[in-house]
Amino acid sequence: MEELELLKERILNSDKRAVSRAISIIENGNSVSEKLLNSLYSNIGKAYRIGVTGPPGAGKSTLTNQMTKFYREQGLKVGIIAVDPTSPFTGGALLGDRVRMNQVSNDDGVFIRSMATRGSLGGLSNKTVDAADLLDAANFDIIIFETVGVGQSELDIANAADTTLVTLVPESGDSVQAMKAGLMEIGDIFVMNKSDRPGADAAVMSLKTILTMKEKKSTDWETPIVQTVANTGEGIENLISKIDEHREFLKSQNLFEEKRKEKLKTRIKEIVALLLAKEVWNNEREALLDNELNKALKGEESPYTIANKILSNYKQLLTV
Ligand SMILES: Nc1nc2c(ncn2[C@@H]2O[C@H](COP(=O)(O)OP(=O)(O)OP(=O)(O)O)[C@@H](O)[C@H]2O)c(=O)[nH]1
Ligand SMILES: [Mg+2]
Repeated sequence: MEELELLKERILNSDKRAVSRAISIIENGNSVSEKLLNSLYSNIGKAYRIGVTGPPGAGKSTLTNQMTKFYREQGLKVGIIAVDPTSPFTGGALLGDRVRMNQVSNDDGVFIRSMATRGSLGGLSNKTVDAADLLDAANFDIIIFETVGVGQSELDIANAADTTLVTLVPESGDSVQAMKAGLMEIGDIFVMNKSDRPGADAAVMSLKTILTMKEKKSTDWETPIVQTVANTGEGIENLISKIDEHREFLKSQNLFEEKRKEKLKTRIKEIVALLLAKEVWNNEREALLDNELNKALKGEESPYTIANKILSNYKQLLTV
């Protein structure tokens, strides 16, 4: 317990090594992590959270690196959480990220952490948000989540971020594909990166057309498209000012609190589901499930029937 107190103090003093240790504790997901998060919770809520998503190789890390440099010049501290939904054993991609980010990674005001989340109970959202909360408590001003948009992960990121950037590139059809994949719904700002490549203007035009089809009210946020060349830094200043505008917009419309409240609600429901699942899945009910599986396989019982049996078994325990 004392050790936990000490860790907490170090986190509140922006000690990067303490933050790193605490994130490892969170990744292990035991009761210590819950205690730590509870004790820090009154110190969070100050950091601005930015999600960066988009197709593989769109330049998300390069962009994050440039944004980080920009924020550092303003004296702001930046925490980066690279969420890897694909593999817990990624070598190449994350290594690449480190190389591209090493301009900023030796800086005391920058914290970078990769979190691989495949197979973790409850998906990635919960633990990455926990990690972001830690960074928030450690006085990081800006938190950037980077994740490749390949399914569920970008939705989780959008739920964790105040402003979500969808990064696209001019290559044919990319943007249209991405739109189909549901990225359109979550983008507060679209970034046409690699705008040094041929076809960038046309890609922006077609993206504009797609965005105008999005249903919206006159008071809604006008989703901008920002052109960047992330590896040279071109357009980054403009991108940062769009992020500022979005932040101001949320504040002026009283949406900021409302959005955070909505996200908190989703998060608490996720935690309840997680805690419940943990309670339900003891050895006895795992065995019950294994027993019943053959019946489902033969078509004798539906998955719902079996699920209800398992729940009844759990509820029985509650009433005695
Ligand atoms: N020509 C050009 N190349 C770029 C630009 N931005 C990034 N790149 C290059 O594109 C490649 C991929 O960039 P990353 O930043 O790793 O892309 P990413 O989206 O983080 O990639 P994953 O995390 O693997 O999905 C690198 O070789 C970058 O140098 C750009 O604006 N123009
Ligand atoms: Mg990357």
